[in-house]
Amino acid sequence: QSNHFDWDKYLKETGSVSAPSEYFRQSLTPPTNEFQVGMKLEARDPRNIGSVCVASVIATTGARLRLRLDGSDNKNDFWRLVDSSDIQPVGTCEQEGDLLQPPLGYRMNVSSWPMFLLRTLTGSELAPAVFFKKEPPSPPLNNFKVGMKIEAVDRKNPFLICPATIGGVKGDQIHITFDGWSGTFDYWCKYDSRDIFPVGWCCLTGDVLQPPGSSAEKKSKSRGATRPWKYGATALESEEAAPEAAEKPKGIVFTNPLEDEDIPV
Ligand code: MLY
Repeated sequence: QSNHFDWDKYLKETGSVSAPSEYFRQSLTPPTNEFQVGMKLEARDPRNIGSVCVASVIATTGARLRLRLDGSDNKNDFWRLVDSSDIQPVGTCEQEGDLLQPPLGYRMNVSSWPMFLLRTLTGSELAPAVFFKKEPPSPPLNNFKVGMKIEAVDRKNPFLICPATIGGVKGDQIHITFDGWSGTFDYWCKYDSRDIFPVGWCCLTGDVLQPPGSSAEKKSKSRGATRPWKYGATALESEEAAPEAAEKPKGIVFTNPLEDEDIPV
């Protein structure tokens, strides 16, 4: 796999134990990631959780997707697992009688939204429903103990998954601390957070696990953390039309429901 961190050695060296897989809200066999760069889907707006928007897959990494809301800027990308309940196939919203919303920070006048939506979806490749996996259930109890090792998303740099330790437990909350880093990146979360994974998760999914920080230089010297995602050419990156993909699209091509009517430019 692309992950070279030796957990066995590290656990021995640090005399620590890993948290059992059953403690996490993650499937024991990680879901396969079939998504491709450029595919569109519906996603809950992370900055406005009441609204569901159109998003594009910017990159894939392990069992995660790097997503960008259509009509938003490129500064607010976010990462979701393929079995996240925050994502669903295009059309789900409509089936449920709801409307797709412009993202928070929509770059244009809201009055342009309906036509923008139509234009953004027309001819686009929609991620097929079978790519979306069911979110695993929450374990019934918080079983985490202080000192247990896990892999956790660095919420300040959410593309990074890093070796971490349970620093505290309080009711259904756990304190996540990052090995080799000062408290700057610590956070409290619910025990069933989707941002924490059992030891070995990145190895199984092919995601990149960061090495622990070297405590000596834990004062956030930029050590050029590796960027785990795979980039692909997409029309989103440049205003120029991207070259047609050589492969046949695996997604569903959205067709304009207004049929023959022209879409004004
Ligand atoms: N650019 C940042 C990255 C810090 C990442 C810390 N995580 C892994 C806990 C820096 O080097 O300060």
